[in-house]
Amino acid sequence: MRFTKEIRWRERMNSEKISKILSYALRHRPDEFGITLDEQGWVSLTVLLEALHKQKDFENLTEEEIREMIATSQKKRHEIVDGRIRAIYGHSTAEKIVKKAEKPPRILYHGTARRFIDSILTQGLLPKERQYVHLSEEKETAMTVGKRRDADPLLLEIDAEKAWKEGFLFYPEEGKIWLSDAILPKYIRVI
Ligand code: HQG
Repeated sequence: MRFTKEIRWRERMNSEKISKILSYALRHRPDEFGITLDEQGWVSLTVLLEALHKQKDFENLTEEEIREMIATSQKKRHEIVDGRIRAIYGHSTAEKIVKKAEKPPRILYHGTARRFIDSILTQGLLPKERQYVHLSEEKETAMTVGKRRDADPLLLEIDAEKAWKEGFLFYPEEGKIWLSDAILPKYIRVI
C-alpha cells in the first residue's frame, strides 16, 4: 500500500515537473531552449524533445511521458497534433500568438484578488505579463484561477456580448477558456 502510494506520488511529481518545463518553454522562453514557435505557438515535438534533452533532469524524457502527462493532467495546458506541440494559453513571448476570434457566450467570468479590484475597475482588465486576458465560461474555473492569488477572490462578470457587439475580439480555447484583449471597465461587473 505504502509502496503504491509512493509510486503515485512520484508519478505526480514527475508529471508536474514535465508540465512546468513545457509551459516555460512553450509559453514564455522558447529562446532559452533554442526553439522557435510558429505564429500559433506550435513547434515540432521532435525538436522540443531534443532541446529538453539538453536540460538537467530531462535527459531521458520520452514522447510517451509527455503524452501521458497531457492525458492525465486535470487542466489541459498543452496539446499535440500531427507531431507538433503547443501551449494552449498563457503565452508571454514577445511575438504575439495568433488566435482565431469567435463570437463569445453572453457572459464570461474572471476570478481575481480583492486587492486588484480598484485598479481593474479604473483601468480595465489587462493582460499584464501575458499576451491575452484569460476568461472562463464557468464561474468555478474563474474562482479557482482567482484563488491562486487570494483565498477569498472576487468573481467578475464580463458582458462579452456587449463588448463583442462593440467590436472587441474574443478567442476560444480548450476547457471553456476564452482569451481576449484588454476589457474596458464598462463591461466588468463584480458579482
Ligand atoms: C490581474 C493560470 C490590477 C488579473 C491560471 C490577474 C489561468 C489586474 C493578474 C491562467 C489588472 C494577472 C491565467 C489591472 C488584470 N490592475 N490587476 N488593471 N488587470 N489584473 O496569471 O487570469 O495554471 O497573468 O486579475 O490558472 O490569473 O498556469 O492571469 O489576477 O488559467 O496553466 O492581474 O494562468 O494557468 O495574472 O491566469 P495572470 P490569470 P496555469
